[in-house]
Amino acid sequence: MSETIQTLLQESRTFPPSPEFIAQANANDPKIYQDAAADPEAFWADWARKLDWFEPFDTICEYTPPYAKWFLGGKLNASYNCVDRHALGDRRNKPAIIWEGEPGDSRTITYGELKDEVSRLANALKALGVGKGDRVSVYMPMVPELAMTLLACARIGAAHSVVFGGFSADSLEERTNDAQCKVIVTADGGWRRGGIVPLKSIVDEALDLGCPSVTNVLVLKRAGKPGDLTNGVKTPAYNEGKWVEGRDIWWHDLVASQSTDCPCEPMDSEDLLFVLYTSGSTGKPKGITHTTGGYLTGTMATSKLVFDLKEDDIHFCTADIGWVTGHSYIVYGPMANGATVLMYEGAPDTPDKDRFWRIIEKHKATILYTAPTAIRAFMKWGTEYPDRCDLSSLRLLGSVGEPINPEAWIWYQEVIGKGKCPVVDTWWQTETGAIMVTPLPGITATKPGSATQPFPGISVSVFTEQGGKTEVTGPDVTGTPTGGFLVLTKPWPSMTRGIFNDPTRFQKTYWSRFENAYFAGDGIKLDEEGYLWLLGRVDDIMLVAGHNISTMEVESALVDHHAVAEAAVIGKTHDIKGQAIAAFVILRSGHENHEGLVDELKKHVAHKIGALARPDDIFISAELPKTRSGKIMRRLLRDVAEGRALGDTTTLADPTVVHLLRDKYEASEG
Ligand code: 6R9
Repeated sequence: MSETIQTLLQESRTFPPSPEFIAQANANDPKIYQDAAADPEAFWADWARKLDWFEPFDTICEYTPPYAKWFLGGKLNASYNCVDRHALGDRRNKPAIIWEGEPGDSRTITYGELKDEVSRLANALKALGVGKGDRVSVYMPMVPELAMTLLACARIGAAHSVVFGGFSADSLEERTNDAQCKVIVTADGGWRRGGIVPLKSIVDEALDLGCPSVTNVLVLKRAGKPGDLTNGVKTPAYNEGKWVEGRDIWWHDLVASQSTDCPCEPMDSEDLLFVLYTSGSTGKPKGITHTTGGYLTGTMATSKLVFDLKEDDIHFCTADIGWVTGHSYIVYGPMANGATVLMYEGAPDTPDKDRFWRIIEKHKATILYTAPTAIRAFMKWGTEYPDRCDLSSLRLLGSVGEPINPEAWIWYQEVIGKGKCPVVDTWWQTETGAIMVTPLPGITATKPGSATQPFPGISVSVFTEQGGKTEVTGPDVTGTPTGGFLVLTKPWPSMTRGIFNDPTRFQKTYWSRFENAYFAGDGIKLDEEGYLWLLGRVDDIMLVAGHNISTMEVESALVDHHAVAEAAVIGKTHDIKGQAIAAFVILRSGHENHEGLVDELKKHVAHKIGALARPDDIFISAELPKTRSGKIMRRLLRDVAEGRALGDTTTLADPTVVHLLRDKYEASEG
């Protein structure tokens, strides 16, 4: 990558934490960075000791790249740490999960109740022959029983493999076979936009394709029969699937009668806790593995310090538990801290576009953790929706999943946070297990669009194409700004222990570009004040007339224009420049495409960044192709712009979007 990258988008606004926030923050002494950097192993061991161990560990870390082991010799159980230890004394009456279904039904489950429910379910799984070392496939809607299933597996030493409920039968079949799961836990269906996602019938289809390792399917009744009422809302007709006697078992038939006594299996710190498949843009999905002690330590520490979690907080993470964000920041991290989590089943625009704000108002959420793709949708819909709700309970806002454009950051901070909530932009991956680059809300002065600095105990390196290496361990970096590849050279507790059953692919995908170092696949720059800026996947970075330009920076410049809600930028083959910039733009509601708008947008980008970044083409679109977790798939937009056949579209949330987009694009060219 060339040196031009850091001369592009400039952002000078900074937001230091308020004195009131600092005074109450879990982390408010900048010395935490120096102490952790001086002895990262001691820092992490201190956090690990905040967990309850059945047997203490004797060795903190053993690292032989690409594998690290943490807290060796120690024995513990994740379910014990997330449930049992909070179900003692008065805390047993504290809400663990506050849940809202899409039809508006809601439930509160205390830590005491959670312990009983998880224990019953764990005994039920045992009755189905699941034991220590087995894998369980989980294909569920966002209901409390989903969180319980993870914790029940952990309780008996079985690893869960959660497959997001929006994935197809093929995806479920592929993942279930790869992990050789014994049982699938599912539901008849889950609510989404007023309809039912027919989960059980998709499981049937997956099993018809062939999953020989699966002996039983445990089915939660959530959707019920067509015509049933949930909070006055009628279940619409849906494919209920077929019932296979002997194989399929209703949850209420098996679980309710189980004993609430189920001791937690003592697990080795390095025993497998779960497998979670990440799709990757090509090839078969990778089963990312995480083990018990290190993963719990990383998610517990980051939850406590990044979200400033307190006893009375109500933590609302809007991710689905089918993604790593839900694993780490709905279930394991907050619950290892004994926090109250708020879970929502359905879509953000059902029954209306104010649904998240209504939920926050009703349940008095104090922390909101969501994704830039959602924030940009809220911006597009307009401020009337948040403005009609009482959001005064909120005290901290988080972002994850993609680079957040400065304008979206500011909107989030002003419209949702009313200028009083710190915003934490957190960079991490399924593979890293826990947050890696983030502000600490009581210490860091934030800059809109920057994820700021590595979490204490983490060191992040910027490697340049020319061989330059800059290591960043905290806020005190001085020296020249640089830009290049995000690389991790030191181990951390929650790092993945590899791809399930595929060590060769693990080595090749992450550890082959740089020797003995993990390459995350993302571009990153370091500014003159020691702030890190994530630039998106390096495969997306453009090379225009010899200059590397990040798609993210051009997108941010476009979103900075008052008419633009969302933008996706790609490099398109160009005879002279090598690549020319093409942009796909979605307008905010209330704005129409008019004569001159495209030129105005091109000028706006040239003004914000420089003539170099001026897009050659801008195409106004209604939607963008996104993965099921909301990340824009620029690869497919490149296919559209180049007039090529569309590549693999199976990871898209809605494959029709890109086909429609291509037709319109070709018509406009035509
Ligand atoms: C947690 C999660 C990981 C990829 C990652 C990067 C992108 C995530 C980001 C971010 C910029 C952030 N990403 N958070 N980019 N700023 N705050 O999303 O995991 O689904 O595995 O995706 O997401 O490109 O490499 P995962």
